[in-house]
Amino acid sequence: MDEQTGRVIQSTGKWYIVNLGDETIECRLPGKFRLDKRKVTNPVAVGDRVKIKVEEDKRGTITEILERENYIPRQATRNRRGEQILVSNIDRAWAFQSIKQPKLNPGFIDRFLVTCEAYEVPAGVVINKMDLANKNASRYADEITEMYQSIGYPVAQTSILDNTSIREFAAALKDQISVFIGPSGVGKSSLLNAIDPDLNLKVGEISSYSQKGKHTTTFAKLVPLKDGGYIVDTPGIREFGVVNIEKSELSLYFPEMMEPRQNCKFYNCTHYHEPNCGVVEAYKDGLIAAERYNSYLNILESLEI
Ligand SMILES: Nc1nc2c(ncn2[C@@H]2O[C@H](COP(=O)(O)OP(=O)(O)O)[C@@H](O)[C@H]2O)c(=O)[nH]1
Ligand SMILES: [Mg+2]
Ligand SMILES: [Zn+2]
Repeated sequence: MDEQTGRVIQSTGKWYIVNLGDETIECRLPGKFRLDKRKVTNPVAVGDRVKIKVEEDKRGTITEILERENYIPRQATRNRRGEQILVSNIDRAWAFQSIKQPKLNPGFIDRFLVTCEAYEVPAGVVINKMDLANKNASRYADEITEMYQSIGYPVAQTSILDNTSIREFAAALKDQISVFIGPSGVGKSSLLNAIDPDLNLKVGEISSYSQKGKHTTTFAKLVPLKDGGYIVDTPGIREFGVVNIEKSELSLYFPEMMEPRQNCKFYNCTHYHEPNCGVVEAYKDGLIAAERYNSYLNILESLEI
């Protein structure tokens, strides 16, 4: 009995590539898993921790799928039954922005953070191209940094050009499964190359990371980093920015509203027009940042029910 535990880093449809630490092995999935009445439509996802049995042909058979910490759905829908898993067991998803070229978009960050909270994926924020920031932009970046840090999100201000905080950021990725989500041109590929030159990613190109509106059947992949850990590479990842939840649920995904909402008069308060609202009070008292409360209202308005 040669049973081992590893992580699925890629799926070809037929085979699952499992990393066992010092080697990778092609594994098959017995039919019983496919028949399993699981909520999700793909029984094994990239990112899953699995037990495998090594066979005589040096390939493996998956015998058990360990419980998932979290996952990113292929599409964030209200109907969570039958949801497909894009990738599981994410240690941190980073909202990737640049201070300029393209301009920083706080609305994107807040939407992204809400989706991460809804799916229990730890999140963080990267502000790249800090070398382009003048005094005002630099102060603005500091304010944003302070604001997100104060509600529990790590923030990195980076520059590939003058090497700002690259080492520190690399340390944050070490031994973690990380996802970068952000628009094209903010420097995602450049930063990854700075951390691990062997990745040799193309810069200034629309990559599989950020291809808009194009549905491909390519499977998700975990790309190993030289100092340990993985970066998730998948075309479908952009859709993670789409959040589809109920209005009365939204404030659950703003960590700074957690406590104040306990003081609301109505249990289904949307913290907008209702009297005796703990969240509005906290906002008026300066305990919730105006930018965040504005984002809350914008997202609230965009939700259907
Ligand atoms: N000034 C400046 N330019 C950067 C920085 N990082 C990336 N770039 C440039 O931004 C452009 C887009 O970079 P890329 O890594 O392809 O962005 P991606 O689309 O997010 O992967 C390229 O021309 C890079 O040289 C940075 O820190 N500072
Ligand atoms: Mg790129
Ligand atoms: Zn309220």
